Amino acid sequence: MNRKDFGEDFIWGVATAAYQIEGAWNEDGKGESIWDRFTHTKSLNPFKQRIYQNQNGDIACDHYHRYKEDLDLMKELSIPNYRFSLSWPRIFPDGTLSSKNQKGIDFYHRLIDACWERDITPNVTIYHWDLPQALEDKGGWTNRDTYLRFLDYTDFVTKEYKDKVPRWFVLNEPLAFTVLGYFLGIHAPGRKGFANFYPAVHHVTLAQGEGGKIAKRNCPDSEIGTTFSCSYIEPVSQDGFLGELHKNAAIRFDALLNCLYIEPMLGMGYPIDRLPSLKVLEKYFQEGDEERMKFDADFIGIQNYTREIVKWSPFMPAVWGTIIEAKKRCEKTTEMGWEIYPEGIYHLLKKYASYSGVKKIYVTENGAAFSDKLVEENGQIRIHDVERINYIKSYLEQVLRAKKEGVPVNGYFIWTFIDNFEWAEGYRPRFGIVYVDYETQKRYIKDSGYWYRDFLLGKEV
Ligand code: GCO
Repeated sequence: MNRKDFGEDFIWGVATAAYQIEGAWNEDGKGESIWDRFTHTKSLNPFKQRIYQNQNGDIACDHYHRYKEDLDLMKELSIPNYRFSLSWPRIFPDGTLSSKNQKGIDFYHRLIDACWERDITPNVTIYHWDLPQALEDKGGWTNRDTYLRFLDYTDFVTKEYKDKVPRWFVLNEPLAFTVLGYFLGIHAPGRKGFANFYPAVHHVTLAQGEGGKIAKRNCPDSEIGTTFSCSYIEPVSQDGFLGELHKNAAIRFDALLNCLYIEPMLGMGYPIDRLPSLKVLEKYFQEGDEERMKFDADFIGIQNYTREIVKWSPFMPAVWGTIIEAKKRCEKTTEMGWEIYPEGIYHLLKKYASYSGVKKIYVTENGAAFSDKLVEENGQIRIHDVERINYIKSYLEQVLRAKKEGVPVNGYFIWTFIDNFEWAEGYRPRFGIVYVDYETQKRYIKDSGYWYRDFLLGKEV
């Protein structure tokens, strides 16, 4: 495989998120985010911690102080694009315009400028899950007002950094943060149940549509899009009477996991035809919301890691099905317990390209966590992460396959640059192409980092 196969204008990069790497959780006037609160609050269940080993992002990779060193490493690896997110409470500590924090605003100016100084293009995500806690105290995404505060914030940042950012991503994986944070309660803010989930979905959908329009109005020369998590879904079997039930359960899961947020953006409304329980969402509609949900994005970002196998179940309301854990059906999984299924990204690219209204697709996240072993060779620390290289390579081959078949896929970002705080899983899973020793904050380039560099420099890999 060769970089040239993907074409000259294909963009290559790495991705991170503010809470997962920055640290400096209360420095220079930053406000508290829902992730600060969630990680600082002990679980009521003594047998189940909220976060692996009660870890938190207080220090994380200390990127807030070490961003120059990190960008130097990125440059050393010839990575041309850096996708990172802005921390809303760093800029507006209580989430509203009146709380404006100049030091937070200046930090992102420095970060963006430092990218350009190294010929690295900044790609900015406006919201990667760290809602200001002050807004959560008023209901968070279940409160319609939060989406209006999000628009104020979006309007501000897209004006403030306008000329310096050629590519904006409105939201990161709305499905993930609404399901995990507002339905299952395993991510911040830890809310549970349908009564939280449905209003959150609708308000996030409004934020996505209106936020995208504001960003485009403020930055007409930048590309504006947003990202979606997606998993290729298949039924456990299609045979016999149960086969039909499994198949329908897979259709409902696909609607939920892969279609819920993109279809209203494209003007198709929520996928109620495939997942009838979503009809409840109409309860939260106000006059004009259909229009508000729409956004003519310049591109969509898809973020894919795995495939899910679904079976019918009478015990899980709304979707009437469950996911069969990969660990129970696969000999080998990643450290996250996810199946390695490269063909999945091919099918998903085909699926998203078939929506009329999708003009361009970037793979804005793909990568894998494996246990990394440090070895000393000739006085140097090396990490021979062959599994990660194989994973990335096999997924890239499928991206290329889709591209050759006419899918307008034009970019790829590895999740992630440096090992970091993996939400509820803490620091245990390591997704980086650069290893972080959290005791010393030393970084060590893994073999996958060198592999990516060689590929980016045009070597056959
Ligand atoms: C996500 C995030 C990342 C995760 C990654 C691995 O969307 O879930 O963008 O923050 O760390 O996906 O789980």
